[in-house]
Amino acid sequence: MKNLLLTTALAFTLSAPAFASGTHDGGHDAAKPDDTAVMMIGMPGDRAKVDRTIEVSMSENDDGEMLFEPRELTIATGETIRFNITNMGELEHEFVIDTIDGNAEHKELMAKMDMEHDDPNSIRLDESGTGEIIWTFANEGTFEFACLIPGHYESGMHGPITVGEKQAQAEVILAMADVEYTTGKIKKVDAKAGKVTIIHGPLVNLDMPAMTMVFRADEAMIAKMSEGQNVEFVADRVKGKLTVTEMK
Ligand SMILES: [Cu+2]
Repeated sequence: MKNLLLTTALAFTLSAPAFASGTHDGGHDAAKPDDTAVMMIGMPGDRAKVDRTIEVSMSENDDGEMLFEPRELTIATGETIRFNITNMGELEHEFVIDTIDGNAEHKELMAKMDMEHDDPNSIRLDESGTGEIIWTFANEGTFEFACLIPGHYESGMHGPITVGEKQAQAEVILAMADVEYTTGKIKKVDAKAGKVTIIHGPLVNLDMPAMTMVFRADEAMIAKMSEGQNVEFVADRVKGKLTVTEMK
């Protein structure tokens, strides 16, 4: 459940304004990406600079579903990924990474004529086939991996690729982590300045030992504080300043 929440939060936090489509304008002949082409989703990556390897499997199940595993991908902006792709099913499948619009356009073309791509952002594998794509995800945004063989997308073969700042991901993960309250005693409240001095225990999330420190707090938080009060609180860096973010 937490995993699901986290993924949702990431997708929500990191979803950039939709990028314009057009990486495949003009169809295959006019704009086939070569090894140097930069697409909205990025560009072929350098084998020597791979940051991470992701195993991807493609298969079908008895219910007629066609599946990718994993079902979604979260990648840091600028990360170079090696996808090790295995077709564990009995049908041919492909793994294509592109914008959602780019895949939709491609899918339409494929519906008219089942063609085999040879683009660096895609790979097509027979039963038991394996292959790899090395890709650098240059831009933030929500993209998609899919199999565009007619009928396969509709049978479940697609999933989101969320590309975002590492920093943002770390912050979300921190925010999602169980917050640990620290006990403290309020020594001084300066409502005008928005500051509060607290004699506090260790602040685990900030890696700080027990001491007496001045924190920022917003108006609503300050209103709940009075000198001499024992509190449990959470502090974090907000715009570079140590700030009381929660209190009970
Ligand atoms: Cu497929």
